[in-house]
Amino acid sequence: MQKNAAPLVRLEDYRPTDYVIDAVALDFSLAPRRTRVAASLNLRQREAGGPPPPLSLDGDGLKLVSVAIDGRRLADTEYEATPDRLTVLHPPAEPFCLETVTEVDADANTALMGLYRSSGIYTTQCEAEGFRRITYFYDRPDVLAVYTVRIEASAAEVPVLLSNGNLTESGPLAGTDRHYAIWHDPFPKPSYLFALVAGDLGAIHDIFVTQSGRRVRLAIYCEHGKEERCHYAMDALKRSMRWDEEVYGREYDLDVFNIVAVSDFNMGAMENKGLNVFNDKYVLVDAETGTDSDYAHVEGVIAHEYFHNWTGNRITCRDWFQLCLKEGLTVFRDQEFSADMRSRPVKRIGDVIGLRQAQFPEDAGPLAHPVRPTAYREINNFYTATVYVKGAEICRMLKTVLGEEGFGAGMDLYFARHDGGAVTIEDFLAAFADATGADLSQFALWYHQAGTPKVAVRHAHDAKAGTLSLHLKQELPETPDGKPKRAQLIPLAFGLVGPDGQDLSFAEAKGAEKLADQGAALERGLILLGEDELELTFTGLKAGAVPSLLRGFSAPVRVESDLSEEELFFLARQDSDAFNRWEALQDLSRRAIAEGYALHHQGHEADFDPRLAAAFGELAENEDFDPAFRALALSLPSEAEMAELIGKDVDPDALHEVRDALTADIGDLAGERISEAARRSPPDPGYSPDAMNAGRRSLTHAAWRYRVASSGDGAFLMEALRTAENLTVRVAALHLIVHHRLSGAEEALADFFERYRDNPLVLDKWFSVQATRPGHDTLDLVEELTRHPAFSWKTPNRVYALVRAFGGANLTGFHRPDGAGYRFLADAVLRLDATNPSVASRLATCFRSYRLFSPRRWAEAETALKDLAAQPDLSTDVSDIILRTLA
Ligand code: B3K
Ligand code: ZN
Repeated sequence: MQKNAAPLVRLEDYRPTDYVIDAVALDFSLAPRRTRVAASLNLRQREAGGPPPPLSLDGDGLKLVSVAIDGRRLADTEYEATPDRLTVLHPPAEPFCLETVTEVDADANTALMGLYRSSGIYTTQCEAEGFRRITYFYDRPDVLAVYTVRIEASAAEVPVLLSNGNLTESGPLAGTDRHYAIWHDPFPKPSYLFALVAGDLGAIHDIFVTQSGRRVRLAIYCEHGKEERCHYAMDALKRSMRWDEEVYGREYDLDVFNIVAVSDFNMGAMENKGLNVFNDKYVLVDAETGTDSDYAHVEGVIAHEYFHNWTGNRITCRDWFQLCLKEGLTVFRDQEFSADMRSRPVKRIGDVIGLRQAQFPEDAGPLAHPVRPTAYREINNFYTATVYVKGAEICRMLKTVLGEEGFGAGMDLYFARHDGGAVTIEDFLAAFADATGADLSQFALWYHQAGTPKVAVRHAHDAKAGTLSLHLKQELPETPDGKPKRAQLIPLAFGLVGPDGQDLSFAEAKGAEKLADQGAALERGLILLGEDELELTFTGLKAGAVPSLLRGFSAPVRVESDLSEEELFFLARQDSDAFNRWEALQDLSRRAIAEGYALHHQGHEADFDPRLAAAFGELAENEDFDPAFRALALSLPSEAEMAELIGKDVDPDALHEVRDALTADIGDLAGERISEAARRSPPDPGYSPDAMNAGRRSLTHAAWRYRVASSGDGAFLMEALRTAENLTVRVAALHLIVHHRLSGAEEALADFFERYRDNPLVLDKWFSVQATRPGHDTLDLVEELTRHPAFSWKTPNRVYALVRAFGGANLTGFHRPDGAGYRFLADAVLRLDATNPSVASRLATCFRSYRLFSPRRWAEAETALKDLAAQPDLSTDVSDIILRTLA
């Protein structure tokens, strides 16, 4: 561990810079080991008049060649330079131009932050603090400047030269084998949005005509030979551009929009102005090399990065504490885009599954933090599920609370008021408050209080009197910040479901008077729970009613209701809200697994209620729902979700066994019905990745799961693998064959490897399928795979596919009782930390839920973490995660 942990950066310490940078000119002379970066910054004092304070700029590992002001080289006594900071001691009082030259070794940059070169392609990644690895700068989001970038390089080796904005000039450099390009971005932007890409790249091109008739040239660049796999991404881009015009009135603003797909990238993608850089995993797809869910991800991530052009780039963050300002809002926008492109309920269920898988555990463990944090040691560690997806849920709730119109008015005002600005969450909320007159002060607590609220529901029904009473109580968990919590404003969409499935109207809701907005909200099918407790009595009900609460998952909370199993079965059959039909079945399944687990603990076998299997069978057959929805309704809650629900002393082996037993039970009792339902909805011949066909395939694969769990016979899967015509089917079959350890698994894996040995993205799936195979011995397999010739510690996608898949999605393997899984992961973190701290710290978050498990495992995990913490020279990224995990 570093002797002194990195200092805490606090929101309350925010203050603007002493100087403003109006314009930046960068001149890159690219060469593999020595790229020369000449930077000219037009600076002026923010508060003109006073004595000019020293100018202090950020650096990170920089090699300074020279520094000058207004063309005059500075003497050694006039500045102080370290690799991490440049201080000009006595800057001029009048506006001036600071010229620095630095030298960067792109080849040695294994951290993939700043300027790096991989597979011969020069790429940059500057968010959050990578620009300071290129040149000295105010590397913070509130310093917005206009950039002009000149790039020169060998014409033969680096034919494509790209940066932000519009191309203004390019050509050969007379008398040399080099050429150059000049890019100008007229929109002032923070340094984290700077990008440069250069190399020998292939491309596809297209045109988009904006709503006002401007022609925008679109291009997607990739490695040569992969161009044909970029067409779906191009289509998704054009649909995103149109959608943002139609839904938010946002038009694209430059003459070109470029996307580049690169194979070594730490995260998903990056929204650099006019030059989005992508992990190629989120660009390249075709029938042979992408699954249905890959297509959906490509569509979502392309849209996400494009939407940042307005929510992130045109309006950016004042400081990194405001990260959710751009991320939460942009995730919300991409979720809505995908919902419009595909099935809305299916998208919503998928997003809620994701939230429960990624965000709830984070919010319940030692790494919990508010959506708008107030302190950090390493900002890279705050690109979290909480900031992204809980942040998106807040935007969704804002829309639910204010209504479509109010939300639209707020967004319009936000764009009008803050275009070109670097703003805060308070500014964001003020736009909605001002546009609608709503008081959002209590709502704002969603940004400031960590932890997932719990809503306990008790209900009482009096059929004779025609009344239904609801008692709602919110509980806010304790979180690592230890702060006392205030009641949040929880919007609960609801309906009172009558015997025929229609929502009943009611005469009055007693108890609603307490909150000013409650009456109007109730009319919109919304209960605003803003107190610790609320008692509502609905009167005038013409028939018996079952309350359906949190429809559409209207708030990111856990509901603990006293609904009986009969009532849940009723909702699963009758609720008009598709989300809650799914949720009722999930609830029943959660209860079944929890009870089975408790019995297992007492040495008994689980004994499942056959009505559950019958309900699964019935839903599978219900052709009122599209196949994708039915497939989701047939998926059981994950082991991780169950571990969290059980909450302590979890034995992952027992949990796995019980969940498997339930799958087999449903397979025994309803497997035939499910298979028959799937047979009645076959995908169209050939391959089309559209939502309907993808849904049909997922229904088939759900049927496979039950069939194999019930019969143990996998011959049909081997057959499916042999005859598969697309990757989706092939991966689904391989997954079941490997996870059920069916005979032929070895050959199936070997065949798959041979078929795809030259396609890294598909090979990643080959690694993941093995890494997630349940069982203690999978650790041995994973260790062996780290020595496989196709494995590389240098490729983030490969490391995620194997090591993170194991640590994050293999409960029985990673949490092996002897602690060997923990030690393996800790070793991987240490090994990676030396080359790529961002990837290392992401791996380290696999430990975040260790306290859920049995004491023996808990102790083993702590030992592994403490041993890791004791290592010298850990990066801030990793030491920050470990310190907080152990705290
Ligand atoms: N803004 C980037 C993420 C940058 C991560 C830096 N560690 C991608 C996105 O959210 O769109
Ligand atoms: Zn984003």
